[in-house]
Amino acid sequence: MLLRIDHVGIACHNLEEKIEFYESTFGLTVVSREVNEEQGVKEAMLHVTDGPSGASYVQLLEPLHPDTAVGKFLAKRGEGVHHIGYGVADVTQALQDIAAKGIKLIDERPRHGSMGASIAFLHPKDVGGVLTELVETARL
Ligand code: V0V
Ligand code: CO
Repeated sequence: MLLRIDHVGIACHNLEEKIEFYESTFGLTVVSREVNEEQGVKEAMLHVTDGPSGASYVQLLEPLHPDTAVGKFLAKRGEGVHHIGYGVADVTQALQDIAAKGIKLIDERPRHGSMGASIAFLHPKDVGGVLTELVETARL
């Protein structure tokens, strides 16, 4: 069901500073910057590699307000890995299959993600403490 690691989501206080760090330390390149009001984030995707089933990225996330998913995470845990995003072929189907196994979904249906993707989150409490995102890449 999982095709690849699409992205690792990293929570930070200052997006511009962290972009600078990832560019200068690892030579990564920003391929997208977006504000996602629904998710409460300002985010950037930095391209890591292209594989047979699609690309992988680092996603840097800065909260738009303290009372958001990433804002609360930063206050509780500080900067660090926030979620893992896995590529799937069909996010609606994947949600249905995973829900049938009794795993708690955060999103019953897909939402708008970075670069036109359809995304959905699974609850970390049912995934061994890992906030898990499913990503269906936008078709060109
Ligand atoms: C919270 N918890 C986490 C966590 N955030 N555990 C692992 N990883 C995380 N990132 C734990 C937290 O320690 C608590 O555990 C418990 O969950 C409840 O946390 P809370 O602080 O009370 O917060 P809630 O319940 O209000 O919200 C937590 C959830 C929320 C995970 C439900 O953050 C959420 O809905 N996230 C999905 C949306 C999201 O994260 N969007 C931002 C990325 P204890 O203390 O009870 O043990 S947007 C994105 O990735 C995009 C757009 C994209 O990729 O395209
Ligand atoms: Co993400």
